[in-house]
Amino acid sequence: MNVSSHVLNRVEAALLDLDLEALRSLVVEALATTPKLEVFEALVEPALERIGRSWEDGDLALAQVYMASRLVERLVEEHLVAGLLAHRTQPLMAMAVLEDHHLLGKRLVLASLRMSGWLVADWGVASDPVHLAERAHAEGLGILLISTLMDRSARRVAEVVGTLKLLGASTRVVVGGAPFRLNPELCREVGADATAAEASAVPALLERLVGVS
Ligand code: B12
Repeated sequence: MNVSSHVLNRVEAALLDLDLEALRSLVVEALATTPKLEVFEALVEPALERIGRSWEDGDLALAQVYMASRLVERLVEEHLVAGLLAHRTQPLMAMAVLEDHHLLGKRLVLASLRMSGWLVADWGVASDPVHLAERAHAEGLGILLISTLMDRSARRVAEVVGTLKLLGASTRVVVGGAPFRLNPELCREVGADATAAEASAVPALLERLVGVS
């Protein structure tokens, strides 16, 4: 999707003005020519990240980032909460955010997977990496997806992987979120099996991982 800076500016302004109607019409306009997930990845996410950068630069308050992200959540609910498709045989899967409360990435990844027919349980926020691993083992998960946005939480994935090993679990761990996007080595460093930079890339990644053609 080719996004002009003019459109991006309008999305950013709508987010900052908390103008849900303006935001809705910009998204609906983009949806006329572009697939849903792409509209979120190429238009809404970059606008939110720009707002995040203004906060980092001290030009906006955290409350503004928070309110803008609430609006994005509304849009995700309106457009990306798709019905489940029947899928072929697949391992048991669940997804959680580890420790932090940046939930948008998880929502987008779950929406992308559901749209491609994967059944993935939503385990919300897991505050303890050891408990998360124990639950994954107890429930016989084949794949555990973990989203983290803070460096500290990303590093704690190593505790999930370590505990799974101690338990002798065969659960594979797929990780994602900004720390993994920014540092391509981090996935290997924490002992995870795979990562992807965008929600739209996750279905293909899972297909490779479970050998579905
Ligand atoms: C929005 C936002 C918030 C919102 C979150 C609202 C919500 N409901 O999610 C609010 C305002 C609450 C917030 C709070 C805080 N935030 Co904040 N936040 C952001 C911001 C601006 C954007 C994040 C976002 O939602 N992006 C859009 C989503 C869709 O992108 P994404 O999560 O990366 O997901 C995509 C991919 O990564 C991938 N993906 C994601 N998960 C997964 C998982 C798997 C398995 C796979 C394969 C792929 C995948 O797919 C997604 C879609 O393509 C970032 C800046 C940034 N550039 O990331 C800072 C940022 C993440 N926040 C930061 C900080 C510090 C905080 C606070 C500590 C601030 C404070 N002083 O209180 C708190 C912490 C709250 C907590 N305990 O978690 C820092 C983290 C720094 C660090 N290095 O650890 C950042 C990087 C800003 C910065 N540079 O300082 N934040």
